[in-house]
Amino acid sequence: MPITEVEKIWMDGKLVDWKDAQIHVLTHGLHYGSGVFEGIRAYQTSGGPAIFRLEDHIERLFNSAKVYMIDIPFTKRQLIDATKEVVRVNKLDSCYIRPIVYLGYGEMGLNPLPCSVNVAIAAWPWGTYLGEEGLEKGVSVKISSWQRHDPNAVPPAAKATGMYLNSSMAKVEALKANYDEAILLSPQGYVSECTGENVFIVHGGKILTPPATAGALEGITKDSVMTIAGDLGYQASEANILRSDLYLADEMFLTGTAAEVVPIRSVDDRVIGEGKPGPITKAIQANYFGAVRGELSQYKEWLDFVN
Ligand code: PPE
Repeated sequence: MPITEVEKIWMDGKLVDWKDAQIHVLTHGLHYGSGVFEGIRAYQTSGGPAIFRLEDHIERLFNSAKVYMIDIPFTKRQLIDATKEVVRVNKLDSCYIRPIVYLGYGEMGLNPLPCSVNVAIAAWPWGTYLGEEGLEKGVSVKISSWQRHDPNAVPPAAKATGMYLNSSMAKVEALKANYDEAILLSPQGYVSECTGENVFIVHGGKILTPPATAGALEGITKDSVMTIAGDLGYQASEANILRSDLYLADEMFLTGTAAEVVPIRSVDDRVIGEGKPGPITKAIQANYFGAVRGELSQYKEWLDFVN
């Protein structure tokens, strides 16, 4: 999806012009995928733009960095304030925000420990990741021939840049075969997640999603959706899910900051339910959008107002 340029990007403590936010070609992160990042969204609310679960995203960024022994040279508070500043100075209301921590220029080789650590935060207006039609009518997915990482190969708890080669291959395979998205299985054969989203099924009124042990990222949208589902009176829990459980689900959807809450209408050409968004999916989707847009007072603590 194309990026819409705005004015400023925050780089290592300073706001720089968009076109000046450049790095050297020998940057470590470019060669070895040595970086961790976040995807965050801000939404327009009646109180002005609000960033959804900002503290939780920054917390996860620091956790990702810890896994890779990357020392972020800023405090959580500094990055929270910087994220708000980026949205504010670019006069954005709803936008996507991309903080990235990466190993910088000056050292080459696989030992990351002597490398400099750089931090950047960019934001731009970005439509929903899988398209408006997908959001409304649902998307088609394919089980990928690519497997999700083994936790002892690439830890799924850390949102690291390098791990996305796996997602990209699964995405390309799905698109080339005319599906919208892919679902990857864990090395043990359980359902893990989509290329950049967590996955949920609804079966007999119960809502299930794979655990981190199946290679799923600890999604913040996933966590929000589980809370919302509980508040709506549904039982939502983590469980190992088989490929055939997907085929036989009554409803299915995926969740992610970029994608938001998107119904799934088919898996490997098996139609899910009636092939259109089911009632539980629709209720959760509506409440998620209500929450991020500040329309539901019970979720106000998830919002960080920019002004
Ligand atoms: N799994 C993966 C692999 C993943 O990348 C994401 C977010 C999620 C689950 C959902 O996590 P959360 O956003 O906290 O609910 N993917 C981000 C990057 C997407 C991209 O294509 O880049 C995102 O949604 O911002």
